[in-house]
Amino acid sequence: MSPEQLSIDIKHLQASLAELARIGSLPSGGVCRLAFSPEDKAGRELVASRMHALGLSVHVDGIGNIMGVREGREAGPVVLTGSHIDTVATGGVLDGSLGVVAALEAVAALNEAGVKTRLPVGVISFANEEGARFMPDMMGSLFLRGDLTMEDLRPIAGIDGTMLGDDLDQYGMSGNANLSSFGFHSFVELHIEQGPILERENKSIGVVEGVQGIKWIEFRIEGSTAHAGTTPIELRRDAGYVAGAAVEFVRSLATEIENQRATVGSLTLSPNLVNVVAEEARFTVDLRNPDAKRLLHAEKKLLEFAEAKAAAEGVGMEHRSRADVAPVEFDPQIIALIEAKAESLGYASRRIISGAGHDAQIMADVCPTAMIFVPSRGGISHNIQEYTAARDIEAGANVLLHTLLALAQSE
Ligand code: HGY
Ligand code: MN
Ligand code: MN
Repeated sequence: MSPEQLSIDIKHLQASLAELARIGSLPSGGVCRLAFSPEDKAGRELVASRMHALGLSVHVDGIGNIMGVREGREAGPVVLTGSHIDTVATGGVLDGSLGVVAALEAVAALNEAGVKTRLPVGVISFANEEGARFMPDMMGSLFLRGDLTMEDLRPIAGIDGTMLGDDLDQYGMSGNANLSSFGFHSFVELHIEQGPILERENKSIGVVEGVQGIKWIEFRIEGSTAHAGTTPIELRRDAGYVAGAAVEFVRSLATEIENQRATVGSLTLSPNLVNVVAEEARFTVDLRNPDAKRLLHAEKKLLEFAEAKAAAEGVGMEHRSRADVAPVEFDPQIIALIEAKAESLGYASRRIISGAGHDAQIMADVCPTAMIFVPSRGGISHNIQEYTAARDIEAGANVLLHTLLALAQSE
């Protein structure tokens, strides 16, 4: 069989996805495999065992990124692919996992056909892409790129109060490989769109041109408890009221600034009692925009609003950045290659910008990088109803296989 005729074994891919989905599976469907949890550990062990079974040399770094490398005819820079297997608490079975499992199936197809590529091909499962339990997101790729060190990461407290370093040690997820020393020729990530565009336009393939920027800001408001019945409004220092006003303002940012997304996803009051004015409010704001200037403007307006509201209510207010990733544009040549492979394989495609953050957003500064999207039913993700039709999964995995082949054979 000529390399051009290679194709993915979709049945085996689906069986592998199902096997991974059983780890951390939720009773109502979906998956919870929070980073550095026992479920995450079990998922990594499954991925590493699959890498060994495919004859890859397996390397684990300090934060627990796992990379399997398939030798090429030459010992050159690695053509890398992969994604993440950690999930949010209400995760679907595809977010991240599809990119790792499809990458392993692409290697299986190369093995099956006895194809020896010129350059080595690598499969990576990045640690803690979601950042849902330990912020920031894209932690594994930020570590690989050198933005974060183990000294930065080990002391990070999770939303459940655990320390990242303790979990790493307890579950033995750390290795001592230096993945950057391999050198990377290129990085291509297959991922679900997690939005409605491809499905609406009946396209199987999204040729991703870039990713919007992300800012996560954590707020702590400090007021004082008071009796809900007896305390007149003018005597209150109500942290809950200020937090509520901020939630309203965050929505106005999304409606007033072009292409702006703004979300308050977590909000806790204390003492959180029906008849006590809240003395503390903690909440996070997730701001996204494809335009760096608009993103900065949104952040500035938010901080100005929060400061003024806190002053007017006489409460204390602290905030800190928990993630700050610039918008990126992917490599035009790899974008064109993905588009050409989709075309030659007969799949309808369109170019698209990613609304969700991805490790590829970080890798874009390490080597020429791009992404392949497949449609999400109803645009749903970070939700147990997440679903992509088998024909689209097969399309995405085949485009990935042939893109990798072209990159790894390229002179
Ligand atoms: O938050 C994101 O966009 C990604 O799912 N980590
Ligand atoms: Mn993801
Ligand atoms: Mn996600």
